[in-house]
Amino acid sequence: MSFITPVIAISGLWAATLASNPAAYAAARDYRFELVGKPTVSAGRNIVQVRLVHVPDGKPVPDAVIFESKADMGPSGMATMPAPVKPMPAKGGVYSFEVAPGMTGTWALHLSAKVQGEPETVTGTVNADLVK
Ligand SMILES: [Cu+2]
Repeated sequence: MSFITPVIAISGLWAATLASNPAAYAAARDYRFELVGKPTVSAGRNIVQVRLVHVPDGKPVPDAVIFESKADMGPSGMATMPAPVKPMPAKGGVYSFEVAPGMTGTWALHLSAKVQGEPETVTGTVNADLVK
């Protein structure tokens, strides 16, 4: 039986490391972008609202810096069709984007963000039904 002892010792050490230092396993995958309501449309401009949530406690993240936002029609089988995206001011943990789609249908909004205290870049995609 002694041959399994090293495995137990290593896994025990690993568990102790995680328990004593939560940051060791906090990661970009702890965050999720969620669509807020239905996009609003006015003169071909769609406003898409997105919330960034810290998944382990379900809390919104109000102070993220979203440094990249791109839209494509991947969910409708047209991944190479882009649309202009303009970030709008964030408010109360809700991040807004103005999208001008060339076609009505389901679009993907791809976001990259920096979150305070999180060294990894947080990325995510929300799908939204947009109207030309
Ligand atoms: Cu299209």
